[in-house]
Amino acid sequence: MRVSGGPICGFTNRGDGQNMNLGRNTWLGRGVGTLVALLFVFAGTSHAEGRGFLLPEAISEHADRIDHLFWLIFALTGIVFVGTEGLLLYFIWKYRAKEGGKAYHTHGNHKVEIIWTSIPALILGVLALLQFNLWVDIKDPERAPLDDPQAQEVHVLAKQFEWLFRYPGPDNKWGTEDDFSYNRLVVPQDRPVILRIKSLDVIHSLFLPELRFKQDAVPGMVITGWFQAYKAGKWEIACAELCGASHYKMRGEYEIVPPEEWDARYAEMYDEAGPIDYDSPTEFFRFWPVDQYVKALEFYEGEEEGR
Ligand SMILES: [Cu+2]
Repeated sequence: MRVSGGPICGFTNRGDGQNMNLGRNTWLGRGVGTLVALLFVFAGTSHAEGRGFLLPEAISEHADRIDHLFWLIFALTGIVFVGTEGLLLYFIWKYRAKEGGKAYHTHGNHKVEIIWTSIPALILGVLALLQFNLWVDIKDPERAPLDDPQAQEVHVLAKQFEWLFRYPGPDNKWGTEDDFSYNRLVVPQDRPVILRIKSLDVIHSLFLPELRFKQDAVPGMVITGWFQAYKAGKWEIACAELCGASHYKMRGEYEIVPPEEWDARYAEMYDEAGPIDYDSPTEFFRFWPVDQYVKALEFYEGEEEGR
């Protein structure tokens, strides 16, 4: 039997008119308030530093599409969060313990339960379809512009605790004498960039935040990833996989070069690095025996392709 104005459930009612949860609710309110305030401070500072709102700047079409999906999900979950938490707080206040209030036992309401299960299921279904299309466009190697003559391919080698980038050299062919390695990722703007990623030891993850590009580097596998940036500039590389005690040292730099400057820049990089000398390991391989060094640079022969 429902007593009008009484508590909907009697479990928090001590029966003496005192609300046991009052102290906790005040604490909860302060916690939520502080979190919201911090969020606004963070958003404000990130804006002032020239980054996007909450997210890093986006510099590729893939990044824009991922952000679009991110904000759509953020809006949907935000509306649901504010709505349900608001209702919760309202009910806590409305059905608070009152003098003479009696407990009310309920088995729930089937109609309401069907509604609040089917609407989220529908929304999740739509989101799953949207994200699947995007995922396939970005990750499926068959959609990567592998045969595009404009594409610049770079081999990415990860190890504890450095990145090495290998280029095919001025002749643009792999396995020839002018292949060179470079300790920064420098690639052209407005052209597809194809990365072939591999690790020499543990799992690392190449993370280029402004491109929303993140791909694990897995030992024994060569994984293909690609992007096309529409903006030139310099940004930071992070390793997004905790790969050991000096994981933080994997911070690197990547640069997107304007298309008209690319050829000159590429020649400059080659002059600076010089062709790979297979007889004397570079700094990068200082802890590696020479035969392993040569094997590591003879990249993709006999290794399993992954995605
Ligand atoms: Cu790492």
